[in-house]
Amino acid sequence: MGTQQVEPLDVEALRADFPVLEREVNGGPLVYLDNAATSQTPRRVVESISEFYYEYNANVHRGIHQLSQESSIGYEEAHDTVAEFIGAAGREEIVFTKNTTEALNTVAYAWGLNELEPGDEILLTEMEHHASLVTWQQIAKKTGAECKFIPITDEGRLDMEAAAALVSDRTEMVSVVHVSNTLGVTNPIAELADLAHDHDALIFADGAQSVPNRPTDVQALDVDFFAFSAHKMCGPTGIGVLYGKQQVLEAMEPYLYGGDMILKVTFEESEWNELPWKFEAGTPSIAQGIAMAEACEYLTDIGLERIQDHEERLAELAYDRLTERGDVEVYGPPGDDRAGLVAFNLEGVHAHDLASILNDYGVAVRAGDHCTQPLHEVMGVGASARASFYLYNTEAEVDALVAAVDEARTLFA
Ligand code: 7TS
Repeated sequence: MGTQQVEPLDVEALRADFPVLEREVNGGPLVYLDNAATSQTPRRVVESISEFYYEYNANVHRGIHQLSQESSIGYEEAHDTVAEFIGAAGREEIVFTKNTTEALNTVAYAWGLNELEPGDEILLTEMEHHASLVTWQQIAKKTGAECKFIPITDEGRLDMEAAAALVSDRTEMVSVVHVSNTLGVTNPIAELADLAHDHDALIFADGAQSVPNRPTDVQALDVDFFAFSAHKMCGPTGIGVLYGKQQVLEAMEPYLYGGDMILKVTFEESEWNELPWKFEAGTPSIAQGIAMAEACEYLTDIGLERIQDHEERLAELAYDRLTERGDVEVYGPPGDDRAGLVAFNLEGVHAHDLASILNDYGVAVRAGDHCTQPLHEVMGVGASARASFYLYNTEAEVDALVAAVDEARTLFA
């Protein structure tokens, strides 16, 4: 982490791929540090969308005609590209969803509702995003299963001793965030997968904050399910991925019914289509799926190791600079051991006020609970400000963040 010997990114050249970065906000250059919420979209990905609509827009799977064949091939091959991007065995394991949230809900409804019963346990972490926490909480209520939470240490890491004590033969599902969108910590997914599998439980890792900024190998992680969203990795909104091991997806009932997900239908019965189409009912987000694959190729061409190295260096720099004066609290592990985001509070200033002042200087950060309300309760605060970095951010932008925080400090002194 941050120590790999990789060739640094040519950030200035990369910035030219993102027209929005030329924008001004409040009279100054935009400093976009809200990448954990959504990333910006490079020209090449936007162009793949216009190319679809201008040249071969048609529904998939159904048509004999030329355009439908082209769009079907584009959409199906997008699954192959994504499979390769995350180290899956093949397109059978790649279900396109709307986003990470829908991927989690798909498994919660399709698997959870059918498999869970009173006495069963779902093991989560205190740092789950609401997409996972609320979903499993509600499925637990419907099935009589119980959610348990692996606590965090004082430093903001997952307490692995507690994890080992909490997992038991009652555990049916371990659903854990890979990189926390608030603490910036990377959880040991492969180790958690071993724990889960030792107890015949399944494991679902939420990769929304990890897939965009590091090489992913779902087979090395040995997860049964994995999810992420295209809009956090240079892709469009409206498309994401549910990865599932083939044998696990084969055993799972579909969650949405309708066209395309069937092979044969009579008035009485229906037979499901093969994977992954069994889980993609109705007309899918075709252009978005194709554009997501383009985003995967864009990131691969740049090099995921280089992106990871760049992001982690910016986060470490931000951590060091923000904490210099002793009145900023940063949540999560130390600077040299975190993913590319920094959630923090400036003493005496509400996170919303801070974000608003930063916006006056064109600095875009998020303020609030980042969809981790229970975690913020554990952290002892209602809200935090969060700067999150991506491949196109510069050290000068970290300086701009720190300068704007200095202004806020002066204003509220
Ligand atoms: N899981 C994690 C870890 C996330 O950070 C997010 C989004 C989601 C799931 C949900 O992703 P979606 O695409 O389905 O919405 N996180 C954030 C964030 O930190 N600020 O805005 C969205």
